[in-house]
Amino acid sequence: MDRNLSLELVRVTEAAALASASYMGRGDKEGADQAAVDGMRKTFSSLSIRGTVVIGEGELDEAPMLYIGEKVGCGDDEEVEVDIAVDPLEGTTLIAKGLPNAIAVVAIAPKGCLLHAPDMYMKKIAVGPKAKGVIDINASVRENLEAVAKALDKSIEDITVTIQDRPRHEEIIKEVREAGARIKLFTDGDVATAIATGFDETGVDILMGIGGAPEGVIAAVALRCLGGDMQAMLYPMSPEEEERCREMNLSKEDVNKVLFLDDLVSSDDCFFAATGITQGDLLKGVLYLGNDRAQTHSVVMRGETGTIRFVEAVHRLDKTATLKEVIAKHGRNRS
Ligand code: VTB
Repeated sequence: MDRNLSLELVRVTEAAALASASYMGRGDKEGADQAAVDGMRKTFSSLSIRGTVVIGEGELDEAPMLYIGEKVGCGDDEEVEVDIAVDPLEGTTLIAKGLPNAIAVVAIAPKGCLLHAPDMYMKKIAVGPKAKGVIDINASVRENLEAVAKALDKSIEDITVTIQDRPRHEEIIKEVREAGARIKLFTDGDVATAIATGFDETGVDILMGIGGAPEGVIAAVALRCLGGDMQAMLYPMSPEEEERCREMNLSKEDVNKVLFLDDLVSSDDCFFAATGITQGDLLKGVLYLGNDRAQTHSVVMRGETGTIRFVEAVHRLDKTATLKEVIAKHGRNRS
């Protein structure tokens, strides 16, 4: 893509974050998600791209907006066609409870370059740039920790593994403990934690475990931009999910094979943007400054150049034309 879309893309995640942030702590996951979707969709419509949502809010019959297959953007025939993966509110439980690390995320790649991941689980292992090329999803936990420790020039005891706090991860947690590494459990949101492995200041070196497959593809775009690494395997849990894979033209071999970063996102010509909604390890949450102003904190990345930008913005909620309507619908004064 000739154009650097990242700075345009960040407006999309900012809008989702601003629209949904007032739901923090309200215990209303659906309302918050709808607000994020409304904000994102509204801003997409002013973006000059020819996009198709390949990872979105669900199939057409389950999602009226940002559904898989929906065309977004106002680009004309001259624009290149792009595939879009969205998660307007990654971590609905986090925002509902006011917990850290809820983010709005978007990833873009040329048409055909993002894995069309079915909505099921995926086994994942992700690391930042220094440990690129040393992970192996089929190796043992200890072997991976030894390899990552060596690549980072640390001892295993100094490695921190981030794992979603779920019973399905009991075995991994046990193995990490036996190997002697540190663990940071998180309740939800493995896109944010996968990205965190790419930034030293977050204090996490490796993500391991089973989370959502769509989230895996989105995280892969960020890791590709960051120069990090990821391996994954689809993890169907029922005959229905296996059938779903077949419907999506994923053969039994595809389901059992290791998906490398290149299988998840097959082009360097990709973009990623995320905006913090609740305060997080990498991104600050939306801050209300009073006087109809709110501040957002985002990260935007471009695969081709590897540039990573942090964008802090102050928004005039009374003036932001595209958002005014959405904020009024979902705003703090709604009755
Ligand atoms: C995963 C993870 C997400 O929800 O999909 C998780 O990828 C669902 O896991 O980031 P459970 O079924 O165990 O709740 C998130 O954490 C948030 O959407």
